[in-house]
Amino acid sequence: FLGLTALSASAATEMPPLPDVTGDTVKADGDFEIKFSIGTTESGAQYRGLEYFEKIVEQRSDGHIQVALFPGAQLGDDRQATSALQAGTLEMTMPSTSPLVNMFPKFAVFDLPFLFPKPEMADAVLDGEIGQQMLDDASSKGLVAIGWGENGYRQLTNSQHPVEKPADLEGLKIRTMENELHLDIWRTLGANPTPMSFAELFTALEQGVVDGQENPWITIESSKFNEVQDYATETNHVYTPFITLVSARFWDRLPEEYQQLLRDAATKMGDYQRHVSRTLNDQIKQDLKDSGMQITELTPEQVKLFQDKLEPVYQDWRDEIGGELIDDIRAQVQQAQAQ
Ligand code: TF8
Repeated sequence: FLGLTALSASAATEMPPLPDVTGDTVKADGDFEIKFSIGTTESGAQYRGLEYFEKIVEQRSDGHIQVALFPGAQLGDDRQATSALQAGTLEMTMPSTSPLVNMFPKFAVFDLPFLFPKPEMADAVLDGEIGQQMLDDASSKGLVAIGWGENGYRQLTNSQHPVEKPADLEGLKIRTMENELHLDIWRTLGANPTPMSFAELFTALEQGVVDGQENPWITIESSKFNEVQDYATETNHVYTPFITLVSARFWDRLPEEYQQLLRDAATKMGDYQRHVSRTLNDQIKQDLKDSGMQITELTPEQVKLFQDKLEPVYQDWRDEIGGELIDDIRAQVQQAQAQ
């Protein structure tokens, strides 16, 4: 028993230390409590970001704002948590943008395949004018959007066989996020996709309801998908952002000084959480290999087969998303690439 415990402890991910809190104490009236729910588990990079957010907010409010963290979708999946914010029964959450496209159609731009060749290009867009405009747009419908984080580059896993080219996907049942563009991607590649909430995914994989799924390495490990998926392919096919949301009902009760504190803390959390995610990505890919997962790394020529096959998706979604927005982002990416 002791041996087993030691073994699982040594396999646990080594998180970078939480940074110190900087900035003055913020004084305002009232005491507040924030329940902050996320879909990923306690061992993920997202949760580490939330711990930093908690530390900043509690220290700088001198304890007048208390933050309680609820990882692992225990208070609901991305859509349920977002609805709870609108209802005012939950104060904060940090979903992927993809399941919220039904509320905010422009978020679908981030679901376009191979949009950001490098994470820094996603940063430039999210931290720039386009990202700010999207936060403003999402600050409606009972929500206040106060920052971006990183879910990251998505990788394919499955229980059946190695996938090296689109033809290998034939007949594979792939769980996607609840998002039409993602369904389109996997249909176009020749797979058999099914949308499903993240909270149901482990059981669906375990019971063979679906053969595969796609998520960043850190989520594959922190949700233990490698225990039920033998094969992975480093596809990097989509970069998914996280968006930090606050219930408008809660927000409107907060003094302005505390609203500003939450905005600052959300920005710092976003930067730190991206740093953690990027620092751990390669390490975790290696851990997954060591744990026995067979990981296929694609050559640039192999990646191109996926990219070429997915090019029609850009045309299919152009009108829906807005051609100008797509062109703007592609121009920014090209500019960044040239530098
Ligand atoms: C998914 C997403 C999720 C996140 C998180 C659970 O596959 O990538 O991992 O949105 O909230 O559903």
